[in-house]
Amino acid sequence: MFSGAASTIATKVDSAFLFILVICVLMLLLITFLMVFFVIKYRRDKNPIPTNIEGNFLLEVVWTVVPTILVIAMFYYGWIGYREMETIPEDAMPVKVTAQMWSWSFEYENGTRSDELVVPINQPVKLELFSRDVLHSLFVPAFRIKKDVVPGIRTTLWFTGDEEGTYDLLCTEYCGLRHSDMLSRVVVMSQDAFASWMAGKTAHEAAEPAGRQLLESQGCLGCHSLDGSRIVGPTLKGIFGRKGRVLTDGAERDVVADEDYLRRSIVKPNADVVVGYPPIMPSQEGILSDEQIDAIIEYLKTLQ
Ligand SMILES: [Cu+2]
Repeated sequence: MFSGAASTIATKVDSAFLFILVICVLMLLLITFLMVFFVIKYRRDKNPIPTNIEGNFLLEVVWTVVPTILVIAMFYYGWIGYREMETIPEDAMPVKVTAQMWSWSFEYENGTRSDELVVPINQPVKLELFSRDVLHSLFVPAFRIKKDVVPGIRTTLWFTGDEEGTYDLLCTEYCGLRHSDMLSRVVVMSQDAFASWMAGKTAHEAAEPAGRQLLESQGCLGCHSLDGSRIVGPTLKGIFGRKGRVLTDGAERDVVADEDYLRRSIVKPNADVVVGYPPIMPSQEGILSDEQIDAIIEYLKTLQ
């Protein structure tokens, strides 16, 4: 109905919205008209002595029954849409969504990961939402779907994309410094295109170094670039062996980023904070195993 609606639920959300909007506008016009009308009709020079008017059974019934019916109708339209949004179809394709400051990551049933949500057309998709850190909220305006991503709680959301295309996906809960960069995309493609995308992605992942995969899947690249540009944290380009100044227990000192330094910076990121950067990296202790940290350090050595 409105432009850009691209999911099966979108038209229902739009009609409920339009229905409520029309009622609100009509009420606004009616009430404003009556206010102005009574101000003129009962002005002082026509009614020098105010009179109390009471007792009109018909009027009282009308202004009780009509708004009750309108409110129930608004509830009804809201309820049928809400019920559908909360009832996940049995055949929905599950995708695990991990939100963290400040990136999204999508993991499919076969373990393949992506930083964009790619889905086949006309296929119900069930999103299982997890947060690594703070409160986020997933919003796809074109699909008219939105759900909070709450640390410690699993929330779910589902949709069926019914038009091929690329749609914005964003965080709509203010979650810190780079909240506004917490953007991704939903790509709705044909069943065949999706199958070949998935095959290509899986093969590509298998060929990538383990350390690189971890940097991507753990969301490290949301804050650390690989190309030398500054995002939130220092770039990882040329990190191994780099000399720099860090703040340790409130005192500045010079360090060389050797293996020990890199390991400590992953496990206890705030022990040595590079001067000029905020101390905001979450510790990866208990999240990454020793082998995974080794793999990351091996990969970092290649980024010269
Ligand atoms: Cu966020």
